[in-house]
Amino acid sequence: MKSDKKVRTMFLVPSLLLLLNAVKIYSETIINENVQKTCPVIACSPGLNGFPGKDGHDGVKGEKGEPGQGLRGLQGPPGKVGPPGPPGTPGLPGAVGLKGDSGQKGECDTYLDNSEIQALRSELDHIKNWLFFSLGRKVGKKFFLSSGERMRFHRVKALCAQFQANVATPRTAEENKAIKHVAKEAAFLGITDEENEGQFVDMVGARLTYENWNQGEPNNSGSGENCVMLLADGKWNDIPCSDSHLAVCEFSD
Ligand SMILES: [Ca+2]
Ligand SMILES: [Ca+2]
Repeated sequence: MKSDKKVRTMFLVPSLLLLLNAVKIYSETIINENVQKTCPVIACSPGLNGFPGKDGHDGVKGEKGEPGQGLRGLQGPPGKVGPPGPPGTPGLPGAVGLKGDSGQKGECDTYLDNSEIQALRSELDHIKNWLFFSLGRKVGKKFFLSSGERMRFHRVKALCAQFQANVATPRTAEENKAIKHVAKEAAFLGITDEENEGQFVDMVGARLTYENWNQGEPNNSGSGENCVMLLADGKWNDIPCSDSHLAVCEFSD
């Protein structure tokens, strides 16, 4: 009995092993079909499975996908202006600029053209002629005018200088006559010998080129006579400068 049992066991064990192996293969095949359908179906056979194949190459990179479907929010208002920053360091001085253009003409030139200026000069000449016709005398380019006042010689000089004029000094008989006409009485002339006694000169120190002394003059009478007056008849007499006589000035055109 023991030998029969031993014989059945010898045949039964390999059969069970084959059966278990077949069940295992079948189970793995079913699982593979469910997980990866691209895998080929492994026939259910009693053979052993081979080793898994190598990993395949990476596929081509896909295109960029479409943006998401969610709505984008609106842009908010700008924020408040921040506080001012600290002042920066001063910049370097710039280069010296080029010389500017010439300025415009003066205001008078802007409003008066040459014809208008000429008209004004002509009008001024008319006024001068009227003035000397009634009050003075004109000889050449010299005008003789009197203030009608009597004063000492040094005041006469100051008065004439105030009007950019000189004390009347006759250079010719015609000028001497004109001064006599303006004065109509004794008047100082612009002649002295204060610097050198007996040597009479004009107001700039020049020797005289015309003289019209009265007879016996100049005589430097009394304590001294260093100024000259024009007498009513047009003759000259040396007199003290401290006397008071009419002031007559001469103006240049
Ligand atoms: Ca004298
Ligand atoms: Ca005298």
